[in-house]
Amino acid sequence: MTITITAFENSPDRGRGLARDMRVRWALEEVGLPYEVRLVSFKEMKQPAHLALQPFGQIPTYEEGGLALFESGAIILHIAERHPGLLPDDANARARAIAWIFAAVSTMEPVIVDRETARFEEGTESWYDERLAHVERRIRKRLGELSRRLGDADWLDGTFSAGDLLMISVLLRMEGSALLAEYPNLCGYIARGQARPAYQRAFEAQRAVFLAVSAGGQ
Ligand SMILES: N[C@@H](CCC(=O)N[C@@H](CS)C(=O)NCC(=O)O)C(=O)O
Repeated sequence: MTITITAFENSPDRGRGLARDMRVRWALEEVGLPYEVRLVSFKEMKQPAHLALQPFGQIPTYEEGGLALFESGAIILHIAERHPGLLPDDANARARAIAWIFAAVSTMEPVIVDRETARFEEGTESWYDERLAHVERRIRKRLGELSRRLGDADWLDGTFSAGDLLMISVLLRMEGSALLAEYPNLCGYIARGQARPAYQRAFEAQRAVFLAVSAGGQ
């Protein structure tokens, strides 16, 4: 059955792999599933056809036969539960890997995204620097906790799992920041994720969209 995901027609991250279709592409590459991509403009994302798939007018979405899904965490869990390679066989280890999926999207991602939201939406406000200090304090707390748990392990709980895929995808939003550089083991963790062939295939596929748009002069 054909899998179709949606992605930005013209991603604001300019092909850096930060849009959330990237994590879905990565999961599909890890389990070896072919997929098609439907590119959507910002305008199309807010129109009824797309809102029927994604009630908040966002990407990514996932369609497979009669199933339509939204929320990148739910999409990756769906893929991981149905195809070998992203969740351990042992029931307890599997449950723990799923806990890391939730930790990535519900504990780590909100504080990290808050920094981007502050910069884009409040960056010119007189109180921005003070707000940023609070945001970064909350991020540092979470990065510190994650860093302590990871320690010198390669992955969060034994072998690479969908939990690592989501966590690394979330941490990548801070790639190159001084804040992330305070945690060398997290930087190494991200680099291990990026070194995976499946990550690289996914990265190149989403970057090809940006390159095509650039070549078209848009
Ligand atoms: N929690 C959602 C977040 C989706 C999301 O924020 N998507 C962004 C792109 S990475 C988007 O579509 N932004 C445009 C908008 O919100 O209008 C998920 O993980 O799928």
